[in-house]
Amino acid sequence: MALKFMTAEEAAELINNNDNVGFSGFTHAGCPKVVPGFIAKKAEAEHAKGNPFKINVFTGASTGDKLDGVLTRAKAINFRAPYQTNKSMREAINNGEVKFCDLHLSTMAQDIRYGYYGNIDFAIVEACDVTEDGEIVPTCGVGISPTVARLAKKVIVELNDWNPKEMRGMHDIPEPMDPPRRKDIPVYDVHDRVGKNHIKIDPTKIIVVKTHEPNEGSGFAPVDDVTSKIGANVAEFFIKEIAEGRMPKTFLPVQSGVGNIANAVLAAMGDSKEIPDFEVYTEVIQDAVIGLMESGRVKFASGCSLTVSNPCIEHIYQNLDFFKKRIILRPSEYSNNPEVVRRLGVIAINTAIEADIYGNINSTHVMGTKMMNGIGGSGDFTRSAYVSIFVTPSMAKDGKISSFVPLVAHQDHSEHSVKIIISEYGVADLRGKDPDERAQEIINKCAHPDYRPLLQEYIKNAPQGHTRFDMYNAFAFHEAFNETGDMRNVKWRKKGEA
Ligand code: 0RQ
Repeated sequence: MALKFMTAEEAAELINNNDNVGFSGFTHAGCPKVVPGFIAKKAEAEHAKGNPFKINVFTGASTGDKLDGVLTRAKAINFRAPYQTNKSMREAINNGEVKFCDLHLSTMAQDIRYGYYGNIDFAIVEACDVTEDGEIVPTCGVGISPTVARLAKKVIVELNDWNPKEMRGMHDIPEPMDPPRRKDIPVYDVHDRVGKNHIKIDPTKIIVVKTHEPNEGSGFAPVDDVTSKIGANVAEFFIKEIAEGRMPKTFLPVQSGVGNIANAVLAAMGDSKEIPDFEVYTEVIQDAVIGLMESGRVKFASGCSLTVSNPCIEHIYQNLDFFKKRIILRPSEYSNNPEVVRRLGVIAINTAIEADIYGNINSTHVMGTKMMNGIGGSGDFTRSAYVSIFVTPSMAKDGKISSFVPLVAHQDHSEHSVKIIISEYGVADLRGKDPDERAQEIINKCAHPDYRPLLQEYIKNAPQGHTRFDMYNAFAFHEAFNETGDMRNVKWRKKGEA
């Protein structure tokens, strides 16, 4: 059957106010880049006529500016899930313009299948190939594409020939059965394949829009003194774990989070000659993994996306034969699946915005209110990991903010799931420790020396219990920052004082 072709503008015209739209990709990688811009134009035209026009946007993770950015600035989004990293979107979420639902990324596709958000009207997916019998080959990010493409009434395929068709074979695309008859996910090894190399749907639903759009990969901040010390501390921790027999000598698959710090940690692990060559079972494969793959330090990587800079993706495309043997891209409910993470014994390394002295982690909300990005996949991995690690610089904003506080102002990961915290000062090992011991470990090993006496003062004044908790001062650091611009100006309040 011949496929139906349209221009991006014609395809965008099909989208209606209040539609549920599922998009491909995971981070900027693999997202549609042209049709969203025309949906934004349609929204602006409708708004100018006084008509309402907003859609509900479902994705695998964050997206590029050509999706979240343009749609937000056109005021074309009503609801957004499960993750974002876009400046305009962040502002719109924090000023209440966009309703944002922060979710564990592994649950997005199944929550859609379970019917939590209603029907999916359209899927808009980027592909490097599409066939007349309905095979869609994604580009460098998969996310929730298999689910939204299958469920949507219509599927707009952005056939983007900036990405080579020869990518076919890099993906592994299964979709699980749903409860109550769900079977195990037979990924017993990082490189096991359990699905097809494409998404297969009814071809009569497909509308193809041809494009030629480069990726939106901007690269990472260079490693600095603080991030390189964090990286070195992570590497030293692993060397000790192997030497003392708590980790197999062959090592374990690694997940590392998103952002500058995660990229620097991986680079440091690769540099350490005492850590064996390793495999990666993660969600975002960043630039550092690609370099380590070429030097032989990373043997194989399974992920949901190639979240790499443009020079890096171009390099991968020029050397596809090499990388196709070493990389699998899976849907997010497989790349981030807690069942698989626990089975493989994945080491989870994620970044915190702040941690409290008991090991609770805030990954998302600055000062407890402003959404930064979202929990992303950090919870999918942390809770089920062989060992869960959080890394953070000891301070933010030139020392005005301590990353270690009496109580996190928002909680994403509880003390029960967090085993190790690492800053540029050292490694806090929370395993087998009670709350008092954990507090001393975190303050003495990880907090910045400027803040250590203040944190000790908090503990001294907090009433004894299983966990010392002073409800009058638990947020005194945050209060000091909000009122004076520096947490070091903390003032302790006594019971009964305003
Ligand atoms: O602000 O950009 O204005 O300078 O937060 O911080 O230190 O550059 O670190 O880029 O690694 O991001 C937690 C946000 C860290 C990220 C977070 C400010 C700081 C800076 C960025 P500026 P850095 P990174 C896998 C797993 C949750 C999702 C996750 C994240 C900016 O790693 O979103 O783990 N994680 N996903 O100044 C105020 C504090 C602060 C602070 C840092 N305590 N208070 N601002 N900042 N600490 C990926 C996926 O799920 C796809």
